Amino acid sequence: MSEDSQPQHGGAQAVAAAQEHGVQTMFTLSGLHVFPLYDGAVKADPPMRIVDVRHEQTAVFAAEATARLTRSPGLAALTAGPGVTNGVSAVTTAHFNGSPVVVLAGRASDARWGSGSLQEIDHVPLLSPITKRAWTVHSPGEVGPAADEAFALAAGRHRGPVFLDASLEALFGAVPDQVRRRPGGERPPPDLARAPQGASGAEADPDAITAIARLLGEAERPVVVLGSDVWMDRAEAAARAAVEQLRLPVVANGQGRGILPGGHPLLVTRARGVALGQADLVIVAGTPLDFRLGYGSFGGKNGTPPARVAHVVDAPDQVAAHCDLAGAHAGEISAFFDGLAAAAEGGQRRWAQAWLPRLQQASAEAVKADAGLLRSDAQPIHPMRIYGELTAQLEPDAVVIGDGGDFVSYAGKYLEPRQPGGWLDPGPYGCLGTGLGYAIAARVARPEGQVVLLLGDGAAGFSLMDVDTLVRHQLPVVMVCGNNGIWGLEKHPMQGLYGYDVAADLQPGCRYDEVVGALGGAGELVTEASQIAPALRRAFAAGVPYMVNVVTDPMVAYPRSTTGV
Ligand SMILES: Cc1ncc(C[n+]2csc(CCOP(=O)(O)OP(=O)(O)O)c2C)c(N)n1
Ligand SMILES: [Mg+2]
Repeated sequence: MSEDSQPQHGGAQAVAAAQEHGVQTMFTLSGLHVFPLYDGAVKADPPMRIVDVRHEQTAVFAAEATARLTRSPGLAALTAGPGVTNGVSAVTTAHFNGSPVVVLAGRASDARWGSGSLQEIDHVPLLSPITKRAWTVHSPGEVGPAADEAFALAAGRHRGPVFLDASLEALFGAVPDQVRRRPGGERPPPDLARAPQGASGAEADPDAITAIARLLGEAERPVVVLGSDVWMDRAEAAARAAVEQLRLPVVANGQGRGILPGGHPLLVTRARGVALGQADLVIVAGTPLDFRLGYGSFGGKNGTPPARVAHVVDAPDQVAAHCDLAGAHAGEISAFFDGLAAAAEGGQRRWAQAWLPRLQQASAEAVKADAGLLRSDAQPIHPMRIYGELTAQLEPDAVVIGDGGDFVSYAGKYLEPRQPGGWLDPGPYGCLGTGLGYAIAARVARPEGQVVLLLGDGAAGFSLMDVDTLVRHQLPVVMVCGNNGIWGLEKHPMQGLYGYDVAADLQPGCRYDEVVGALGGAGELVTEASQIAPALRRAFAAGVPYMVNVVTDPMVAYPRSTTGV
């Protein structure tokens, strides 16, 4: 009997649909309810890679990082009940990051629904507020078309997670022959009534572009903010070309970092206080006007009036509604930048005379002021010394991941990616525990090249067990633990508020490196600044998951201007 003539279950159909959307890897943790998804992956041609992890949160974080690095949908398969609820923080992170992730889940039997079968819970009400859509299919024939729709919806602007669960009957049951998807064969007709509206997002809006070009024509001190969706919407080349043509100063945020490589003359992120505080026009592209950007309130510093703000996003529902905007563009982000460059061509660019050089000078001064701490010999080690040493060993195509509090804030400030797609932070949801999931996905997506995971010692506790996954799947990454023995980003603010702190201490000098060793990787403890560089060299050469566990000074607090609250 040929493979094709065997009865096929819903799980195989879901895998076939995922493969049609470019999915190559399924991240999961085992559970009977999703066995047909595994069976479908194993028997698919080509088979789909299954990476099995130690916590469902890691599976969804890995799917999310896959989406953010490859810019095609990531897939997590979660078993019914606790498998799904364990994934909720990671789905929420994908929601806030606009990451195209599909969670396919199992679900208790329809026949027994209401009788109290194992792990019986209706997932949909839990997942609805944090997904573009969450729904259930109850028959085998529905699984393939619904999965197809889930991937299309996740990948359409504005991207985001989609949840689909299938009852035992739907996932295990035989699919009627007329609705089966066959590799390379005819696809069943799409369910047009349910097709995502405007999956590709709004087209460019010439009037909105002209209006923003006019604002630019009137500006003396403009700044462009490049955020994650510039990268996710594949607009990095258009954005770079436009700002270079117009000589616009740029502040980068999230995955917008690296679009202008570190050291680029227009990149003034290090002078963001002056740039955003004294601008008269801020064009914010591809990121919400949230706490990371002062809720969209710019200018007003040093006697300047409040700045005008233009918000450039990929879909109409992303335009900020909580602040006054002088302009907005919703649609393909590259079309916006192409249009802006054309519309502003030949303008005066008054900012290039005084404003841009001022920001460049402020950036250069900030870099100079840091030089000492990046080389600090202080004992205990100052966390900035780690970044001084790491920067010197990073290749341009490295992927650097941050999971932690203060330790990662330093990284965000002092590690300037040299390419886009090389930086992953948790984004505005600020969820600790992304680390191992993101690192697993980064190594799967980029089999060659450096993958570096920066872990606060507190953050490490959420996902360190998944070093086991790195080991079992032979995924070497370099982990650097900034081990200050405290929940630093909480301890210092609590001290500031109350004059004391509680629930903010961890074990000083805890041997997280030995945990990595016990799980089959390797690592070492570093207590002298001079030993950081050789330890990092050993880590990059190790060929196994390796942790450089650096004991840092708990008295050092990241100098932040806001806690985001
Ligand atoms: C899941 C989750 N729980 C709690 C927090 C609150 N939180 C934010 S930063 C932080 C401290 C992180 O400590 P660590 O990883 O050791 O980094 P450090 O600040 O010490 O450098 C905490 C507890 C959070 N963001 N996410
Ligand atoms: Mg800490």
